[in-house]
Amino acid sequence: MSRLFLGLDSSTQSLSAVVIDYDSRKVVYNDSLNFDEALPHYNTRNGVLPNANPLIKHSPPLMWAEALDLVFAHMKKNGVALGKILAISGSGQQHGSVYLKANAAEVFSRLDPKTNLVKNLAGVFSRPTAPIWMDSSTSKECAEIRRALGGVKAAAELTGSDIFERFSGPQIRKFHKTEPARYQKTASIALVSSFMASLLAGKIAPIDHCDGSGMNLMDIRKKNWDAKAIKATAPGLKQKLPPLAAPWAVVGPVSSYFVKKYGLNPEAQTLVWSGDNPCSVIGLGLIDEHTAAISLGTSDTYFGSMSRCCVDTRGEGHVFSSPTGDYMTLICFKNGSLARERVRDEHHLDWNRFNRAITSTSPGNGGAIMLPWFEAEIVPRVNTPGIHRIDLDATDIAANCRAVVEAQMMSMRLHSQWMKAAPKRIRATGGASDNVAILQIMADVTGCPVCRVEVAKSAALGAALRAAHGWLKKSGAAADWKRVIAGFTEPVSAKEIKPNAKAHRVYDRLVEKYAKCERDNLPSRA
Ligand code: XUL
Repeated sequence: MSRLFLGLDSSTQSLSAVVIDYDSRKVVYNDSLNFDEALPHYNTRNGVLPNANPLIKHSPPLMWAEALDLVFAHMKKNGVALGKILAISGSGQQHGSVYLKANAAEVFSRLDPKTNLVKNLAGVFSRPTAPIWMDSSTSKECAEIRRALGGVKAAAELTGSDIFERFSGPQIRKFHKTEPARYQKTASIALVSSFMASLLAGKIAPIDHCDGSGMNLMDIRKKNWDAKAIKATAPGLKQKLPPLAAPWAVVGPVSSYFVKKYGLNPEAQTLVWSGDNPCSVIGLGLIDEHTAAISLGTSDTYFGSMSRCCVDTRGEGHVFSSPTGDYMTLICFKNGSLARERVRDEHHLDWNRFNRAITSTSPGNGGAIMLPWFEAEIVPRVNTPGIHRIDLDATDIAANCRAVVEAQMMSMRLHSQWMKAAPKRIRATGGASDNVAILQIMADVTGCPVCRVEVAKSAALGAALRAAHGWLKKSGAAADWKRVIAGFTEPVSAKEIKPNAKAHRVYDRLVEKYAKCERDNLPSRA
């Protein structure tokens, strides 16, 4: 048997496709199309339209549709057995919103395969561009919605997150305030994920609970649109939102457009799409609350799962619904590699010497603490950058190398405590995850064994696995997540970095001092 499933990932800069053979547990196709390179006529830079206002970040939804045609054409040309694909799901950059006129449902249902998606979609958008997650132009609207909902804690309790500029609700409010005529003409608002699913299924697709959690409009516990949040956002919004659906819901068979044009099986099912972070959670194998992932990129991100919903009432971390039906969190620390590289460069080191410096010092650094806020920090919220050194000599190279990494790991430990779901193991991903010295500190601070997993294409892979899971569930077959992901999300090497018990005890004490240093130096106390 060779059951094939397709996962697509419509991200900020590219559209990727991953086909898995579920029975041989192999990725059999993997392709990516870069928007700037493949579709230069949209004039995007890294997938985003240039704007004189640096806070405004929009992208053209038509570009995403054209990319969908191109990716299917590539698959056909490359001999992918498209007729054998049983189900398709996808991942979309979270928060981005697409605005459709009343004719959209009709247009989606009659996509003409003799022409292309761009021509088919002429006249369906009530707003030609889509604000995406990088947009931060809605601070005023955030304050208005937050106030209407009763403050940070109330907003987080209700929607899973404080009100954030990039979230869809504040973006919709800004659209309604600044372009009321176009808002009036909008019959349906989609997310990037549900827009792409709508094209594939030939009808307006629901928004899944996971991506719906990134809108500040969904009750995170009841998983329905919340009347109070809708009222605080924009008039007449309820009628413009598609229904919400479970992350394994079937939208319907794939549209005849894709059957006729690319040879898909008319019985292939379109599964609801989800956000890129929820899909990555599956692609990284995080299916229970015992495993967390830490991505060490420009920024560091902590992903965790929770079986019960618990929100961060300080409004720093996000809670989303997870594709397993549980909950997941995303906590973003801006000063990740950015800070590590600044310390390395300040002392004219390469990574080898940086690591040797770390290993020449002891866990706990003799009580020396750094608050490495080279850039304004998201968690904890610090608007004015600044490096603070407590009991740390700025000229001591080795101590500074250890201090920046210890601070990052202690900050993650501290700022994920609200989840009340301490992990038992950690999967490390991202550029710096091949650095053993950093991973050892991660293991010692958290007290968890750490192993490395590949992050590349984790969202597209997660989408393909979600397609398999949804299809199995619909067919009445066993759709146990452990079995679904087996063989696809294993660590790069079986070698685990184990925590050192003595070092862990040192950090149990040091984290208290670190927390006090943070409190003493946070801007509100300064
Ligand atoms: C998450 C977020 C980003 C986008 C990127 O809240 O804004 O991770 O999903 O694609």
